[in-house]
Amino acid sequence: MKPQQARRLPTDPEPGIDDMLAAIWAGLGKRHKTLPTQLLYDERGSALFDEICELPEYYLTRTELAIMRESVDDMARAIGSGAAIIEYGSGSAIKIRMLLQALESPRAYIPVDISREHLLQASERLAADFPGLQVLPVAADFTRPFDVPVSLTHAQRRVAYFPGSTIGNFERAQAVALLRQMARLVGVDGRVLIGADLQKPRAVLEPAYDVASGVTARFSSNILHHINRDYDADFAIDRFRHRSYYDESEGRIVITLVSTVAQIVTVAGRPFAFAADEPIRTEYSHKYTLPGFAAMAAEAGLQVEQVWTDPKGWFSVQLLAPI
Ligand code: AVJ
Repeated sequence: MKPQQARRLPTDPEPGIDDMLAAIWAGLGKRHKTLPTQLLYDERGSALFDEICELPEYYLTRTELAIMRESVDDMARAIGSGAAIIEYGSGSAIKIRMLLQALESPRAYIPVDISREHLLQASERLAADFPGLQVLPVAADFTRPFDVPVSLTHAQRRVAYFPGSTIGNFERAQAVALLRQMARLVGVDGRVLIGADLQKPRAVLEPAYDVASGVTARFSSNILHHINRDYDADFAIDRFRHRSYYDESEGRIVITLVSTVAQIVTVAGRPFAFAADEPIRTEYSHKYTLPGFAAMAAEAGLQVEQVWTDPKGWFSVQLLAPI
């Protein structure tokens, strides 16, 4: 049941295994079954996601990087000197490097990530490459309140950096709650720099979530491997298949694992019955309009200060400030 704990960080929270198991049980007990999306990102899941980012169909990473290349100096100017950057998820080695390089005397970099080995390795590499920078990793689930290191209090400006359109994983109410938590963490003088994927034709969206090479399917079903390993479950992985589609009226990609047969799966002693063709939703990936995103940010007490997009208007990086 326990993930291996190589090194402990001073900011490590309680493991929280029981909360997660309760969430898994709750999700599988619903009429429309779901699983907690965070469980996609164990070590293997993070590695598979990195593979997805390399593929031509997955336009998000490539497009966000192009926006960064074009506008990172602008972003750095808008943030100003001496900032402390709190990154939500530490998967984006290239983007954070571009940002740190462009910033004037960044004071600290605080990556917050649930996948601890990934986090520690990335932090060590970054600390080696930016000798003057304080790198203070926090192993935590950023959807729950977490503490930032005390040494942060003297930084001039806190900036929450949330690239990749990971915000799109959250349903609207949760996304608002997360943005509000970021607003609180960065304070009145703080900023939020966030990547948000934009609405576009289905013909572009759907292939991005069903990459022909099958890597998305492997990424998707990895959640079952993870639950088998860490939560004492007996999912037969080959009796579920990956299916994703764009729900245009909700503006989101829906990613599911569909049970190919009627079957019973046991998770830590509790049985769950599946009908043939019954789906488990594992992930949403919301696609925004610029006004829609601004309205959501406003609900969280944030206003859009600047927006950078690519020439096709496929993706956006937005600087938000407390209202
Ligand atoms: C990491 C949430 C940005 O929604 O595009 C990619 C995750 N899932 N392929 C996305 C994902 C399947 C990705 N985010």
